[in-house]
Amino acid sequence: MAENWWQDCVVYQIYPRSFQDSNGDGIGDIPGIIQRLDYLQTLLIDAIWLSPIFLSPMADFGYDISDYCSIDPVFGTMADVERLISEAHKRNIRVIFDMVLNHTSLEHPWFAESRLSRQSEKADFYIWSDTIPNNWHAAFGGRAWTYDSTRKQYYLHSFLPDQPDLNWRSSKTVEAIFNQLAFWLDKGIDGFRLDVINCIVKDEALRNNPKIIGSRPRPYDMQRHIFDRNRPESHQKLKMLRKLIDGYDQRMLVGEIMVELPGEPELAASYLGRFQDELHLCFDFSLAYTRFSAVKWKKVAKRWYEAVGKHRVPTWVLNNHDIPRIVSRLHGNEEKARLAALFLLTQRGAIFLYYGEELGLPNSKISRAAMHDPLGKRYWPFHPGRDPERGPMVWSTGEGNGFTTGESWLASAKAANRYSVENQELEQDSMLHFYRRLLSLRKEDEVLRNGLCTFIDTSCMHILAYCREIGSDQRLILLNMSNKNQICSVPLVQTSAMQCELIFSTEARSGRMDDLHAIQIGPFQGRIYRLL
Ligand code: TEU
Ligand code: CA
Repeated sequence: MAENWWQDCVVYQIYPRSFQDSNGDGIGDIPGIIQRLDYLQTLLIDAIWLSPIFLSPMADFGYDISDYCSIDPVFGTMADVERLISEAHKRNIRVIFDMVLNHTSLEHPWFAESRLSRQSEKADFYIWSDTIPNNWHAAFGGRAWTYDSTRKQYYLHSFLPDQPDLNWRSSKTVEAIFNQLAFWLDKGIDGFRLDVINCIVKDEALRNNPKIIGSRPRPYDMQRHIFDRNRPESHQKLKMLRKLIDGYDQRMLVGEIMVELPGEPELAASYLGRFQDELHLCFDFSLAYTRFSAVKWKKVAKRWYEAVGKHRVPTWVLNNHDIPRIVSRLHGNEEKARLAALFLLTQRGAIFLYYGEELGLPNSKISRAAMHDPLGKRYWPFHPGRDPERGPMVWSTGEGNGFTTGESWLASAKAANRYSVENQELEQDSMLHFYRRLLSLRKEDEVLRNGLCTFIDTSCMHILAYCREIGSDQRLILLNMSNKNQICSVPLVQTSAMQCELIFSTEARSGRMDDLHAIQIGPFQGRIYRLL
């Protein structure tokens, strides 16, 4: 068994608005999640991560918090959350909350007080300036500075004007933030997903960011974020935060590091700290932005493993509430999606799944007129918004798909019935059972969870091949990421084994023995072998 639960965990992300509605208002809620804990248990996951459920005016659907210590009534009550934690724990499922600490909502009482006057108790809880001090852009468009007519100054917001950035340079602010976290730690929460945690401290002199030159700039983000992100002081604050967490038993921090595309895994990994003294885990989204190809995925995975190193824990994720669903990125090709899942669940470290991924659920189609996401509203069609990847979970067939008895706040995926849990339970070879088989194999197999990963150059460039091992106990994974039959020979320098036993396959052919000199694999098929 692993020393710390997060080192080889599977975390299932829930977007609470879209998971299960319990009262017919068309919006998912906490009692709904409780109703589905038995289902979650059948997936053998170790934890659930809930996107924000705190009090919020929902300008950014909960990523604008107006009270960290109360629950938004649309999601339920504090009693519901306490019941969720205890019911989940009964089933050995840990609960992770999403904490947005870079900014609050405009409606947070801290901001109300801060904007009142320059002398107020919370005057420096946010970042204020008499004039617009620099060229910084907000990630969701426009300038990062907005005038406040009460205080007669500009305040900084890295996202919407509704999301003023907290001033982490003030020790009083940091103390207030830490108190919010302690509230939840005392309630028994198992960890936090920390939103854009590399953005918390800004350049003290508020220097200008350089413009993006050369490659075609994205209209909603046209500069290199040198001075409003990744300041050395953010690491210092994370070290303080880690000390707070370490005062409790087995609590985990996973950070979202906002990087410039296409990904900077080394930068993300730097937030893990060198001495287990910052985040326990952090995301690298490179895979989500890499074309489906054996050569490319191998390169990306190798780089991430190297950035993290053997003594820290890599995370693996295909999609989330900000990134189009994996099946949609693969243009609906379910075979490719299975291969992607096989890749994901045979990596070392912590795996993050996104609700509906286990069903092969694609994005919803959302028109400009139906769009809720502020990013999509502003930048459609250049940015299609994030509503499409936030569609309702499909539990059963028929009206509302078991998600709601009312009218869903957001449209379901096209032909949603065919993805329903209800149908997939009955189909032997469904995506759901495929995920379950993989998840259960991973749960049973220490080598798949914790074994070191070494990529292998086979005779075929279309086959992604790697070996996982703990001592002499080895697994060989072969993924044919092309649409053609491929034959390869696998040179295994580390082992004398030339025979292997098939323990998992996307094809129906387990239990076979194969000769490593000439393995034949069909288009988009993948296998796991035990080396003998
Ligand atoms: O996301 C950071 C973020 O802004 C990007 O992931 C963004 O969504 C992407 O670049 C758009 O293409 C976090 C949250 O995950 C996101 O939902 C919030 O909106 C955002 O922070 C602000 O809190
Ligand atoms: Ca509801």
